[in-house]
Amino acid sequence: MRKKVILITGASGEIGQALVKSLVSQIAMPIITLDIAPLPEGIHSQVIALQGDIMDKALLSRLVSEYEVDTIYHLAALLSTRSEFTPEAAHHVNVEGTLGLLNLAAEQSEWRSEPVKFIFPSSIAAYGLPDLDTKASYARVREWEWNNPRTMYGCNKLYCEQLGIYFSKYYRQLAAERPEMLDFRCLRFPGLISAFTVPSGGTSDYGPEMLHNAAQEKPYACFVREDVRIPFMVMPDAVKSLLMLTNAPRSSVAHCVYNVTSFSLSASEFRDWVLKFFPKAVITFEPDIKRQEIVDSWPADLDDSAARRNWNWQPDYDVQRSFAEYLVPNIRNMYQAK
Ligand code: AKB
Repeated sequence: MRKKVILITGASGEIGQALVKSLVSQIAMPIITLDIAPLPEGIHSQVIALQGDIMDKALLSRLVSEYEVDTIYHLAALLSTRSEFTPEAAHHVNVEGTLGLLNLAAEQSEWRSEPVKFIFPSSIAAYGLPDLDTKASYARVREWEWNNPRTMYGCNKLYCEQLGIYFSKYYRQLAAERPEMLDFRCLRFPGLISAFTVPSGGTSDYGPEMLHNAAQEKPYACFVREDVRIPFMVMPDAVKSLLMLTNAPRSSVAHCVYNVTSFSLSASEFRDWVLKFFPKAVITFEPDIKRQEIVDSWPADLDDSAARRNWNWQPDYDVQRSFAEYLVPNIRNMYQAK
């Protein structure tokens, strides 16, 4: 018999590291991580860590020959700024990588006659508002509005959401017998902020970069205008939402794709929060027009009422608690220890 496992791709990334730490303390099922980058020392010993490419078919076949995959957290992706520099590579990793894992999950669901849960993080990048007036008038965007992304990453996420829905509802719809289909659940995240890791390759990175630079007493030039506004959430709430959605009974998951968020800040409000705790921080604004345009197309805030209604989502950290209780104490400790 194969051993039941949870598979986490992209486990060395920001969400992955936080998710692994949380999962190992909560569940007994073994966790297999798969990432092209090595897993940080601290968590390496708590999981079965595979270093490799999600596109490596032989590696995935070996994996399923040995283990019964129960749940997949497919976190591996190239983020928005990086994807603009290498759109084809982004498509390869973000779309073809996801398709490969959806195929694996579909096959496994049939083998064990039980749906594999496929948990997929999407993003505010799946939205694209055409101009600042529209952005101002659609303050809290709902899941079905403005699905017109202007980045390769946003297009990839939106399409993979649709692929996930296809695999969970219509896969092999012309076959004589309806197959056991996977259970696809997806969250659209705002900009995420971790106290322990710094993002790379994203366009919402200016928030965490401001804070982490301030804590290291390094000056920081923010690459967007002061007035630009997007939603944010801290990493413990991102992990909480992933686990809540995973564990929600199927009957309460009325949709495949849900917005989740916590607070919305303009870049100057973000700077003011940083200055409250690091009053000597030197933060200036030197907008990069092109990256700015990407952030301008993202919603100022998300409407996450469907998640709240269907599976009781609510964040633990509002902006005050995020800075005062999670971000600042942990960031201070981390850089003091270095
Ligand atoms: C990015 O900036 O690309 C990501 C995102 C908003 O999904 N942080």
